[in-house]
This record gives sequence, structure tokens and C-alpha cells, in this order.
Amino acid sequence: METQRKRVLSGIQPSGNLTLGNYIGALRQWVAEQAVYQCYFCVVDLHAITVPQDPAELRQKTREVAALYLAAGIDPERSTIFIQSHVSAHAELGWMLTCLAPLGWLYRMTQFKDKSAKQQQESVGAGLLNYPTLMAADILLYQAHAVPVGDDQRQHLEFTRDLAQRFNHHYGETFVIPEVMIPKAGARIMGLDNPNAKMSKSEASEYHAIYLTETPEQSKKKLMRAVTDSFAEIRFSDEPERAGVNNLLTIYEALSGQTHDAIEAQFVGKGYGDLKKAVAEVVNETLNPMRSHYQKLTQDAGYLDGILASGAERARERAEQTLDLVRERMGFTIPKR
Ligand code: AQP
Repeated sequence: METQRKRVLSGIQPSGNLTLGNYIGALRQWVAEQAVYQCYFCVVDLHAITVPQDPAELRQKTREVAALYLAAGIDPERSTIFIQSHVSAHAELGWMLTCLAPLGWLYRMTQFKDKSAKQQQESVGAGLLNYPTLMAADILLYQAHAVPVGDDQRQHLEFTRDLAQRFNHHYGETFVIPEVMIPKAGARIMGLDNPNAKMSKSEASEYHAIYLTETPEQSKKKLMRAVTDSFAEIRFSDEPERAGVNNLLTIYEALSGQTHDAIEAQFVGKGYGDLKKAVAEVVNETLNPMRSHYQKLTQDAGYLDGILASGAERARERAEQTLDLVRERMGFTIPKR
């Protein structure tokens, strides 16, 4: 039965506190997909080290992100939850694909351009450039049919598809070509302090992001201080100068499930303060159950360890099958077992 269901793979980097953007763009979709797909969800710690990380913090965040998967509603009975570095096939296939990936494709990636621009040029790690090949390995190892991600990862998914096709062309049909799954509402949640930049977990400023593990009061305070404009008009818009209000409306749309028209009608004659209060309410209503579940999970480290150990075992089994096929296709000798 399991082998007949289509497979989904996705992951989040333990590079900071998970944000509302990670929830709306990724986690929330994952929960829904469990009913339809055979799902693999990993905490991508090998990706996190493409920019400098503090080791103790990385270890702690890795567990925190895994606990948030559970708290958000990922069911370990139905889905495989694991830590990327626990399955060494990711690094192995990552290397094989690195050797196949044209440098020109990698230099074109906007995430590489953005993240490398934030560092001293001489200290940009080669791993940052190779981020997309490791992501391709994550996906292709499980022969995933679909990958649910936010809009910022669309280009990396295109890269994965192109690289898989390149491999299939060179070595014969090997990989399933995965489809991207982008949410209809909230594919790109913007920073509350700067609505023209994506809300990001590694952005340090205090009023930038709503964190999944913060208190409801903190979330409300940040939303009440969110940057808006002086138009005093509540409507969806793609004009950059109205990006703050549009972002608040987008969050409201994603979490309330209402249509644009219904939302705009609801706020006719109201002020930005009313909009912010309504957004804070729907955000906290959504996040509070996850927050209390998360608190309970942090008190039982053994439970989380058990889930991650059996998840890694299941993932390894599947990943090794693909890796053997790749070894065979590329001309490696297959190890005797
Ligand atoms: N602002 C966002 N809106 C919608 N979706 C988002 N995602 C991230 N930010 C938003 C989605 O969350 C998933 C996990 O992302 P990631 O951790 O692999 O890396 P990222 O996309 O680079 O996310 P961050 O939060 O911005 O991390 P840092 O700051 O470490 O780079 C992906 O599906 C992503 O689309």
C-alpha cells in the first residue's frame, strides 16, 4: 500500500527560531499532506551550516525544530520525521550531484547571491554555493513526487528538476522529477519591520518576525508595531509602498481561510489598528495550541529521541535503495552487505 502513495519530502533549517513564514509557507501544508502522501520531513542541519552556526545553538535548535514538527501536527505514525545528518546518504548523494551540477547554474541562484552578499566575500563558504545540490539530494533520495515549499524555494526546486533531468539523460532513467507545491495564500510572508523583505528566521531585529515559540503577548506587540503606510486604506495591493498592509492582509487571509473580497468588506471603514488587532487574534488562535503542545514535548526528551531514531532508520532504508541505484548507474562498485 505505502509504495503506491506518492511521496513528499520537505525540510526546514535549524538556523534560528521558526517564524510564522515557515509555518504558513511550509509546516501548515505538510500537516494537510499527510492524509494524501507518504511524507518525509527532515530537519536540514547540513544546510544550516552553509552559513556560520554556533555548535551548541545548532544542536538545540535542531531538536527544537523537530519538536515543532510534532507540535504543529506532523504525526510520526504517518510521516517519517528525521534529522538530515543522521542519514549519511544525503551527504553522499549531495557530493555526487555536486560533480554533475554546472557552476553557472549555481551562481545564478538568488539565495546564493543574497546570502553571500551579507558576508565578507573571502569568507563565503563553498557550501553556500552548493546548497541547491544538497537540497536536490534530499529530494531525489526519496524519489519524491512533490515538494511543498514557500515561494523563496521555487528556484531551488527548478534547479532540482533540471539536475535530475541532467542525471537521467547522462546515466539513464533514475530519478522521479519532482513537482513544486506552493501554497495559494501566504507563499511569501514579509518582515513586519520591513515588508519589502521576506520574513526570515535568521534576521535578528526584534520586530521583524513572529516566532512560533514566543508568547501571545510578544506576537501581539510585534503585530501592533508592524510597518504600514499613510494611505489609511485596507485593501490587497502589490504596490511596494502598500506592502505592509498587504502583508497583514495576506497573513489574515492565510490563517482565516476567507477570500480577498470578504476580508476587504470586513475592514471597510476600519483603521489599521483594527486590522492589526484582528491579525494578532487569528495568529494567536492558530499558534497557541501548537505552543502548548510544544511545551509538553520539551519535558520529554526521550520521546523525541525515540521518534528521531526510528525516523532516521526508516529514512535510511529508503535512501540507501536510491543510493545503490545511483552508485550502479554512475559506475561505483556496490559495497557487499
Ligand atoms: N517568509 C516566508 N514565507 C513563506 N514561506 C517561507 N519559508 C521560509 N520563509 C518563508 C519556507 O519555510 C521553509 C523552510 O525554509 P528554510 O529553513 O529551509 O530556509 P529559508 O527558506 O531560507 O527560510 P528562512 O526562515 O528565511 O531561514 P534562514 O533565515 O535561515 O535563511 C521553506 O519551504 C521556505 O520556503
